[in-house]
Amino acid sequence: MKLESVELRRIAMPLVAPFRTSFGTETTRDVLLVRARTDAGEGWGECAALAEPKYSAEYVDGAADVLRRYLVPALAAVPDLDAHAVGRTLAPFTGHFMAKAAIETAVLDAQLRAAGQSFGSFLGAAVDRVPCGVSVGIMDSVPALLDAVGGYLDAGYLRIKLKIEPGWDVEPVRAVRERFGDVALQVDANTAYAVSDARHLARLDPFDLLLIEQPLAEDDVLGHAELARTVRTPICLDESITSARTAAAAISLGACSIVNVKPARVGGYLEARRIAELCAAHGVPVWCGGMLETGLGRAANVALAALPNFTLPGDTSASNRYYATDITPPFELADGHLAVPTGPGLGVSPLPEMLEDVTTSVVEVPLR
Ligand code: OSB
Ligand code: MG
Repeated sequence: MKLESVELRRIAMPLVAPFRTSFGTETTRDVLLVRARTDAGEGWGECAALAEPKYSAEYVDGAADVLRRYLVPALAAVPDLDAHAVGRTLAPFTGHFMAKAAIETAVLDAQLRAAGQSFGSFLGAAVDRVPCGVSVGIMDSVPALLDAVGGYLDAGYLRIKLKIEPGWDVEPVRAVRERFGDVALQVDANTAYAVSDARHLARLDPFDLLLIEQPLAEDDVLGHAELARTVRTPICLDESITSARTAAAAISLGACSIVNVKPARVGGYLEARRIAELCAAHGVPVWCGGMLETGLGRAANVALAALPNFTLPGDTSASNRYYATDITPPFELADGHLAVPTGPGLGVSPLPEMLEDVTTSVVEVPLR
């Protein structure tokens, strides 16, 4: 394939409710969509970068900038482009995983649409639907949290993840356990703790959580290994895992026994699949993380979550958990599951009218 032009489109997607984490509150997702036009047809990728560089170093304006200045021009020079060539071509540019993931996904979508193959089939999906969890933000009060969790359980979600931070951890976990019994429950700290909090975090042990996600800083792999020796709850890493190499190191050091595979964070679906395979070889279960994606990003995440080692429910919630109106036909929960799309490529496309309604800017990247 040859890249003919790339469109960088920004859309504003109001969330159905504010989503609060230890690093900030999202109310409207400012999403960058990448549309790759090739001589074999077009493809879409969604960039997961948030507005501010607080979850990780990436942010949406930075992702758009690096794509326009460096990544897209490098790819435009490749005569026989496919998804595997994207990572190779972009390897000289350090970091910028979410920007790289977005363009690699767009190229893969174009390639698979042209070949008539779905993401699920290409990646190696083993099932036609995936069990879904939901990530529940920090709330103003425990009663408000119990209302929210009750609503998600009524909707059929099979696992609840609570965002935690110092001052909002043991009490909300205890309250959810007391009200909802032995529901599958886990927590995500988004790096809000220090290794000196080990004894405090061990107070979560009696609640039989599936895991605690990323309690310590992104670069504190040894700290997580030390914590794993103090706390009985399994440690799962999110932010720290940026590649198959960092996953191998974290596992070997005993820093985690479960991995959140988030394609955006590792540069795309090819690296995400490598991580899942590496984890399988080490007996480490994985699950598919999310970044409040629209239906475009969700389609690819659901395909990935259908791979064999994804044995825990992912943060692959239905469209209406995030957005009143999605830019694709909505993903709907059925019996706690989402169906893996079967059409060519992502299997979903933006609805043109809806897309226009939410678009805030469109930039064509000039290709020489
Ligand atoms: O840490 O997993 C995270 C959302 C934005 C940034 C980071 C995270 C999250 C979530 C929500 O937990 C996952 C989702 O439902 O998409
Ligand atoms: Mg996380």
